[in-house]
Amino acid sequence: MRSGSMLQLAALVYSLLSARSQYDSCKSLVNTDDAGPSWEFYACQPRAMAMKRYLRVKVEPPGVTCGNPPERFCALGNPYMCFSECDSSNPDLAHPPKLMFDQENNGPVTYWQSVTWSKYPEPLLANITLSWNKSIQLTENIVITFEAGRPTTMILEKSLNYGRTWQPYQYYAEDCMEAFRMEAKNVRDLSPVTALQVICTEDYSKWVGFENEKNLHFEVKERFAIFAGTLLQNMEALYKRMDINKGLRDFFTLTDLRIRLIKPATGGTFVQRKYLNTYFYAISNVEIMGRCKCNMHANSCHFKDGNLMCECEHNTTGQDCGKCRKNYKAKSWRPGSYNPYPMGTANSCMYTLPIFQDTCHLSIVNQKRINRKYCE
Ligand SMILES: *[C@@H]1O[C@H](CO)[C@@H](O)[C@H](O)[C@H]1NC(C)=O
Ligand SMILES: *[C@@H]1O[C@H](CO)[C@@H](O)[C@H](O)[C@H]1NC(C)=O
Ligand SMILES: *[C@@H]1O[C@H](CO)[C@@H](O)[C@H](O)[C@H]1NC(C)=O
Ligand SMILES: [Ca+2]
Repeated sequence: MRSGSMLQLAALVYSLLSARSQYDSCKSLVNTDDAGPSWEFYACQPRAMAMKRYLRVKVEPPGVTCGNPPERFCALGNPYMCFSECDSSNPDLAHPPKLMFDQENNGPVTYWQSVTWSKYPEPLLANITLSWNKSIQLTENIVITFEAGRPTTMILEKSLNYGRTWQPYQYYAEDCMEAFRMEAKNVRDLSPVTALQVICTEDYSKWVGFENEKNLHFEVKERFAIFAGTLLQNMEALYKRMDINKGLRDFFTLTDLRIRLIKPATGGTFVQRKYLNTYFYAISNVEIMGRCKCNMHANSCHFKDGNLMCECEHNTTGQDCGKCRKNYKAKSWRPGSYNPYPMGTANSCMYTLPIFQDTCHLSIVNQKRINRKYCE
């Protein structure tokens, strides 16, 4: 490695490490000379985690996963290399959806696989829907690994409301104009003004010259870099933007993600009817690094009974710390603020003074009719 790129790598690692330790404490005990120790509160967020461990997956339509009935499939570009059979009733030959989210370690690659395109020219469509039942915020690129060629056409979609409504996140095609009537773009072409544009990219769909490329990205880092600099060295600038721009915060937030597979890899040529058992989808890994969205009111998030929950501080409550605790509604709820960098402002919920009890007490003293509503 050249020393220049070594330096870049070191800077990147450094900025990632420091980025991770920002906003990590919600409060600390400070000593003041006159009043003794007291709490100080800060904006805080949980650490980023591998979100593939906490999701539920649904693959549609039913029957699109291979193996029922058992089926032989062959290598794309080499239809005489028919290496294997998919059989859902045999654990050694089955390719269920959960194999997209397991830990690969150093064992053999495990993957979900679709049926082959035997029904051509009817399209081979599959939706893979990932649900967290919790708002999460992406912190790194989504990386999807395809074992049998990256698809010719697909769409990544997201939902912010637990799957009630969906919006496109990114279009992927070998030819964006042909597939979606969209101009091909690259995240590197985006500017602060267009950073949140939904684009169609051809970067992850080409075959010729990229036969061995397996990964497809949704570029989170590159979008952060539009504000924070190419090495993400200026996270302060990104956080300042996030603070005033809800659209920017929401762009990286989701509750569900859907991979809409529309056309499998075809080896850079037209579909050959003789070799339909070489066309299928196979996904070995979906890497999604992110953190629970807790509105800057929690620095930890727990997985309990199959669901992620923020451990709310600052007298807030709810799955995302999105409201004030009972009796802490003296001010209206607000998210914590990233400003001033790097500790932020907690914007805690405040205790409601018990004025009602006083009114009740006074009523008794004055022997007036007791107002039950106040005295209960
Ligand atoms: C996939 O999801 C989209 C909506 O996001 C829907 O229109 C389409 O019918 C679904 N396709 C399949 C095969 O379930
Ligand atoms: C989703 O999360 C909410 C809040 O934690 C919980 O009440 C609900 O039961 C969860 N839904 C499912 C399907 O687990
Ligand atoms: C929340 O309320 C408790 C109990 O009144 C109080 O001790 C604590 O300081 C409050 N926290 C914040 C962040 O205001
Ligand atoms: Ca796997």
